[in-house]
Amino acid sequence: MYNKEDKILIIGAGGQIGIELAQELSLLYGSSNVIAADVKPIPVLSNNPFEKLDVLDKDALLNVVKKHGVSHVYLLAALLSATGEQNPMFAWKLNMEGLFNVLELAKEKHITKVYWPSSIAVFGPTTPKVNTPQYTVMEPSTIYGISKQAGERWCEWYHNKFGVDVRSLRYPGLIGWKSAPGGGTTDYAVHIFHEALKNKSYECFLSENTALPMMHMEDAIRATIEIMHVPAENVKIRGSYNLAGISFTPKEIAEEIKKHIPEFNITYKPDFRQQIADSWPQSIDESYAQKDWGWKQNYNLITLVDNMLQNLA
Ligand code: AKB
Repeated sequence: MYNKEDKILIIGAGGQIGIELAQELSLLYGSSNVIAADVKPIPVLSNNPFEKLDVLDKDALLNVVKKHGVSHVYLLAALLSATGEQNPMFAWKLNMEGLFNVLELAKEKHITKVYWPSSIAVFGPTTPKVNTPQYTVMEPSTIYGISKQAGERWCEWYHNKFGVDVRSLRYPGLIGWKSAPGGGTTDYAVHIFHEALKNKSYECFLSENTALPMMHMEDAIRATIEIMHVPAENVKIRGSYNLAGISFTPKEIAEEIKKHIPEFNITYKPDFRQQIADSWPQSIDESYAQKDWGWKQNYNLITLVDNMLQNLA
């Protein structure tokens, strides 16, 4: 299943997902076969070969692919929902042109497999909010969401037209203790743990009853590696698969943290990210992922909170 001949390139390896993904893939393929690329060095990945790379530079990307004989690319460089709204033109450019550059490499047969993450941000205010289906109304209202929705269509198009083996998951908000999130609307669910341990209090930028789907990073990394390694015929959706994760509100996660830290106090001061959160689903139906490639998550809210506090403490 893990062919040691494969060479992996992770673009955006210094981000929240990239660091953990690089560490896991290094265990499977060996560090020297997992190349970490980003616009600046990544000290925690010092065992992996590093390439300073801007994914918008197609020639530089091709040079890195040829230099290392790369077979699989995980493209993680992107601007997320909150920073995307502050810099819409650059978000569109980075999120779309980066994807085109990688899909073109696959079309031209320089690489054999592509992973590209999508997000619950593909859904919008007109999408059914509870148990959101795989196929439903999608009218995203953020630039990030629009770029992810368009990206899904492009992935499917490259697969149908040119046979590009591209695979994708719609991540919920991701919660891990090894790396920091940056620029997302779901970031509160990581910050809350750091603040609870350090200051015993947290001011949340979403309101107390804002339910959103979230997932432990371990589950997300496992899902990513699983979908990249199932036989191609099992990957029936070449846009992107729904993943459910765990749905909870800031109030519910705070209550769970209080079971470990009774003095913990949460206050609420919603900002512009509230409107983004209000446009997203509260819970997700992941039955296609379960059926097509056997996906099953491990964590629930209780085990997630326990795991985060233990590791961060
Ligand atoms: C964000 O909040 O923008 C991301 C996402 C849900 O894709 N974490």
